[in-house]
Amino acid sequence: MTNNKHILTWIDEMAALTQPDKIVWIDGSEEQTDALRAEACSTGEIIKLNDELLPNCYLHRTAVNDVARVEGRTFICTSKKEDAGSINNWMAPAECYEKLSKLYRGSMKGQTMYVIPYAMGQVGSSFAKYGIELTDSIYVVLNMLIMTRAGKHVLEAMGDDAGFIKGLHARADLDEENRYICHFPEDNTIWSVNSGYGGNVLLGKKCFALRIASYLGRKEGWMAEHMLILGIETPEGETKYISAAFPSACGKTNLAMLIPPEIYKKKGYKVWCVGDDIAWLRIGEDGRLWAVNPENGFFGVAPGTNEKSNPNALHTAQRDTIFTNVVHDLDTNTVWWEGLNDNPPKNAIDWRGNPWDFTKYDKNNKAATAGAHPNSRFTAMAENCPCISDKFNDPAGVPISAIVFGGRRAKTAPLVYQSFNWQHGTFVGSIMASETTAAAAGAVGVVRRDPMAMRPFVGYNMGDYFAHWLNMGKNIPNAPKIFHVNWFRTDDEGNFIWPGFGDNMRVLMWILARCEGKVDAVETAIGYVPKAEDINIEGLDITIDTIRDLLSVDTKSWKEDISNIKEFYELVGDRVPAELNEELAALEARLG
Ligand code: GTP
Ligand code: SPV
Ligand code: MN
Repeated sequence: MTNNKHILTWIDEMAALTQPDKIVWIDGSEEQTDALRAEACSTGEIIKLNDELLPNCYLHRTAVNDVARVEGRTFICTSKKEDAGSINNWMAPAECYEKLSKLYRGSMKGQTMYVIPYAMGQVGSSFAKYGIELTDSIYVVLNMLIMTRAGKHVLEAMGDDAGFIKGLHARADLDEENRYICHFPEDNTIWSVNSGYGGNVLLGKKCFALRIASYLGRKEGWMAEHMLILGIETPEGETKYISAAFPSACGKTNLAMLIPPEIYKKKGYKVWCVGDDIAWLRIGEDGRLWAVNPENGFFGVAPGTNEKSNPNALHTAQRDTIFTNVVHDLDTNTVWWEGLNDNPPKNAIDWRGNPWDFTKYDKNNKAATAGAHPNSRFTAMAENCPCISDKFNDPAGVPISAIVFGGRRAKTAPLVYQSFNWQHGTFVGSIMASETTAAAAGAVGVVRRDPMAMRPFVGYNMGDYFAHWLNMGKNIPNAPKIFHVNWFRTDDEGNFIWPGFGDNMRVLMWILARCEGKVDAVETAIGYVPKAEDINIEGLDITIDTIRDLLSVDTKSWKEDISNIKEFYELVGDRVPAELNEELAALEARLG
């Protein structure tokens, strides 16, 4: 399908290493995709679901030990260790290539190697980047065909160029002890072995569009961020765009597709989704920051998605979707997950592939008794989303008015606050903290610092990443304002106080009013906080005192946080920019 010598030589080398019986080029045609689906169904790799209720939908179960990203086994392999920094795992490139070559050698014997040419961004646009993923998994091929723009037309756009991202994935033995997700930013290369789970193997997503792209962005003067992008259209037909960085499983997909509360809907407000996970941002000729979503689909968390919380996601995932690690309802040949509805199927198979007895489900022991894995996912096409923005395919992207950071904090962070300026906003992002979730292997619910929601995804030294943020700010004449939100404050019984989901728009409206200079705020030690009466609670079952409570800045817990922030900055090391240490000292002084 191509005469590009760089591509052909590299594929020859990788095939000599992995020794597949056959090499198949993915052209993106409906015929080939259909044939691959049929083949994967015949081997049991995927299960075709009820075509009337869920047209063109499939179910896949990953290995029981392979259900989330593995941050402990994710490496940034720069020639100098300090360029990867202390937050990333590091291996010397030569050592890593050698170690992983042993795992790849002969691993595709008796199998097919699929060659997936794909684009992150609009094929042919000046901001698109291209990659090729080699994989032994049809599941990966089918997911990449949804998540990226993939096929023959991408090879045509690549021409004879050598500047593509080379991705090699092999499931090998799915051996946890030898699972590696390795990035070689200096070589435009990603090697992933012994996993079959999304974030570890759909190499266009976190591996390329964040880890490698963040490295390229720093070199080339743009940013790759873990952000959703949404547009709010006013009754007058003007649309303002917001991008928001929340850690994994902290509400990006939900916010990106939100349905406005009745009070806004009846006035004619609309919300449009441009992206739910990744934003590439660059400075436009007009001096504003412009964002594109480089992906073509959504890899969304299934549990908790329902007709009330996120109807748009549910509708998007009702056709042309691959479900991973959810419950299989055998009576209807459909799928189910915790939080979908109150009717768990009676005759069902759980995410592990075992018969599932819904009466044994215990909310307090989800890990052992849940039918769907807490990190089970749907892979669905952006074009099937009822609220997809008409700018989704626009290569120019959308101009960003506000950047919003946010995490899961039971206490410290208020519902919303605004930073004083870009430098302070960068500081606010750098001290983000959130409780860990099921999206990555390891303990859940532990507070950790997760700067800009990028801790697992910065492809270089975190201190240099902070410096890049500061530099970008200096170069954007008309920079977005920077905010921080927290939907997850809890009461003494551990219940969420703020209703969240669609009602988060009430907070976004305050944010946009601030951007337009239409509303006052209260200056506090941490930043500008709304006056309680400026958060619209019409139609909500909540009092202004509750809002006051949600907006309160708890000086004691902020002071306790300071030492943890200092420890984190020390861990990041001596490349933390002086400006951020000054901001930290200033915050400490303001807290008194
Ligand atoms: P990744 O795809 O892993 O990056 O996650 P994400 O950031 O897209 O998170 P998602 O929107 O899938 O939400 C994850 C979980 O948070 C789900 O269980 C949601 O139900 C829950 N959630 C999302 N938004 C809110 C909210 O506003 N309030 C509350 N209480 N929970 C929320
Ligand atoms: C995340 O964990 O942030 C995800 C899922 O969006 S994954 O693609 O696995 O990284
Ligand atoms: Mn998501």
